Amino acid sequence: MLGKAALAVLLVLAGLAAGTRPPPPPVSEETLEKVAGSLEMYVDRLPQMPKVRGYSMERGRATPVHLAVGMYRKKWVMKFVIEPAKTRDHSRVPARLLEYHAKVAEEEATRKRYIVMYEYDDGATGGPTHLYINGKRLEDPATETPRVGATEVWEVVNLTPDDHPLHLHLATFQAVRARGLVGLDEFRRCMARLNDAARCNVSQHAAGDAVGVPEHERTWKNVGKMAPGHVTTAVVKFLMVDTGEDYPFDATAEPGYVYHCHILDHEDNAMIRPLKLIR
Ligand SMILES: [Cu+2]
Repeated sequence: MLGKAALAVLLVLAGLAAGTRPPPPPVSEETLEKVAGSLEMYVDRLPQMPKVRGYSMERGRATPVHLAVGMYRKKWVMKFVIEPAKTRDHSRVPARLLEYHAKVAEEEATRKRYIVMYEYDDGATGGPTHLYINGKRLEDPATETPRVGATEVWEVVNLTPDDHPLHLHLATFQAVRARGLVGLDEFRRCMARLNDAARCNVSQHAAGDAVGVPEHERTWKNVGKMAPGHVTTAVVKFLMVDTGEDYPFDATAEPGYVYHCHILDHEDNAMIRPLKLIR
């Protein structure tokens, strides 16, 4: 996830004395789980980022590792060494932080959409070739066209073998539940043929055990982890959730927005779709 704007990894600020070797940062497995959607990282721009250090999480201990271009796996943590400021910082932490209305009501939703995550494999090697949302490319016309101010329910159906941290631009959402898909192979075959969750009886397949949404996910967010083989129900708001009011700008203006997997090489291969708001 390094190299583009989405650099939401754990930030460890360190005022390090020159020449001393830093001890491993005190980062626990529990802390890492709390930034779960951001934990999988892809390092692709190291020559431009000499101050980034990598740590591997083994049994709750962060051990320094050599970062290599193209490195990609779970449970890495990156440390940014922040050097003394060269300019004065006049920013202040506000006395009061924004109050979030964490309460979510599914019945406010005026529309339900199925957001289906597919992975495609090379027939010869079996290796993954690309990932599409709803079987469509980024270049295909927007199919998610919510009204400004709307509340919708998005049923995110993950047919791939991996977790995907789904990220919505502009909108804010809250996962309310996740259910395992039963008869997954049969459902996958039907979806590969029809690409239509309703016609493939998704509600009958989404009958597995309900998985509790972790506490840190039960608030308004713009990234949420979607488990493989599960249907995650998310309430999505296309308004300012802190005030309940409309956006203070024209959210219908071109070129519009996108939603995508927050893992950079998934997004680039092409787990990303346009999001176009209308009045
Ligand atoms: Cu992904």
